[in-house]
Amino acid sequence: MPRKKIALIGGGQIGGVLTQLIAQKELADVVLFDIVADLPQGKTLDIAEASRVDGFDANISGTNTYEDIKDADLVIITAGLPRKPGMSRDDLLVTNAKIMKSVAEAVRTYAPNAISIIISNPLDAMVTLFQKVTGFPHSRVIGQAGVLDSSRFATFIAWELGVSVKDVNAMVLGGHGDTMVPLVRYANVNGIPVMEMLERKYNDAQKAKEVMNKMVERTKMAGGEVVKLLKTGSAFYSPASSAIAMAEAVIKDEKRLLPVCAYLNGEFGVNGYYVGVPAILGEKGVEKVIELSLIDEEKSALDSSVQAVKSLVADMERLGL
Ligand code: TXD
Repeated sequence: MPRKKIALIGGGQIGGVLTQLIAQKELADVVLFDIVADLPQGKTLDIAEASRVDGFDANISGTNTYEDIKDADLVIITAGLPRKPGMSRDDLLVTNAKIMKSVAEAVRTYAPNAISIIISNPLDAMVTLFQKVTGFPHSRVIGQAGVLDSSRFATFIAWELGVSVKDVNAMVLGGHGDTMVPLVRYANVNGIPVMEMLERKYNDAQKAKEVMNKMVERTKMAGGEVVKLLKTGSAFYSPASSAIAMAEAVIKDEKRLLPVCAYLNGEFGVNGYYVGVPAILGEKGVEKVIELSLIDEEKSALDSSVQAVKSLVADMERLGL
């Protein structure tokens, strides 16, 4: 069977790590596209020259020509500016929408059958725009945010409880912004509710709640925390790893249940918007959105997050982007 082909649009920080991870996992051949001359060629040459040491067989090449992404099975898009300290994701809307439009036109022309995973911010708006411009079926256009936000939440829980992060299951729903919704009630350590473990640890229900609230707030602001420390851009290792989990689910048809930015057709009471929800990912992209029962408090938090997504999309339309 010929190897699958993944096209990466955007050869910056995340694009570089994506290339290295795909190669090391021998997930597919890679074409890395960027508008900056020589940059993707340089990065892919550097990574290819580690192939003997890492022991991977994969063709990886860099390009400034869209034609080279032809017939990619999967496209992962990171093109666009990252945040600088003091900026919100939404501040990137105008610049990144213009970039996303041109990317979408190229993907529509050269990789019309691909599954597309969008990473560029503001995420929910960029996914919406990419689908609109390409006209691809909604199930084939997916955004990456929830895998990362959930991993951040799980990491904080593991640190707090002193358990292996491998045993922590935690999920974050909603838009990829400050209104995202970490699901406390569903968070568990190999099936044991995190809240129960916190209550045992502190022997104090109120204190347990406070500790959890802090982790929830840190999760919501986790992207900004990294931006503040890096000063020159935003997180890139963890976003790349998160997109790879999604790419692997698609390439290997794994049917993984992951929180992703998916198009809703009435699920969770939302119609016609891309929002972060649990979904089954396989070779067809989003194969099913998984609904779950939410208590009033969770529902209203999700509703506020959906409102934030709607107003961002409305801004984009108002600006004619
Ligand atoms: O979880 C998530 N979804 C995210 C998203 C987590 C962290 C960062 N996230 C966003 O990803 C971030 O806010 C940015 O919008 C993207 C890419 O972040 P990255 O850190 O990789 O940004 P870089 O290093 O600036 O790389 C962007 C590249 C850069 O090399 C530009 O030359 C290129 O994009 N670029 C383009 N490529 C193709 N086509 C066009 N038009 C173009 N314009 C710029």
